[in-house]
Amino acid sequence: MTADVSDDGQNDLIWRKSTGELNVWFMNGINRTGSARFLDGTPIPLAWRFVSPF
Ligand SMILES: [Ca+2]
Repeated sequence: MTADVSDDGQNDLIWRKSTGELNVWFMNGINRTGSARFLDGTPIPLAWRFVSPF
């Protein structure tokens, strides 16, 4: 999924592993400018769903 996590007007890519861990790639167009893990890589229960974009 995509969302503008960094609020810079460019959509970022959010990855979720089957374990529930989330990572985000900060994107500038098609270029990855950085990455980060949510909650230091702590798995989020798979039952969780985004209910609104950032
Ligand atoms: Ca962004």
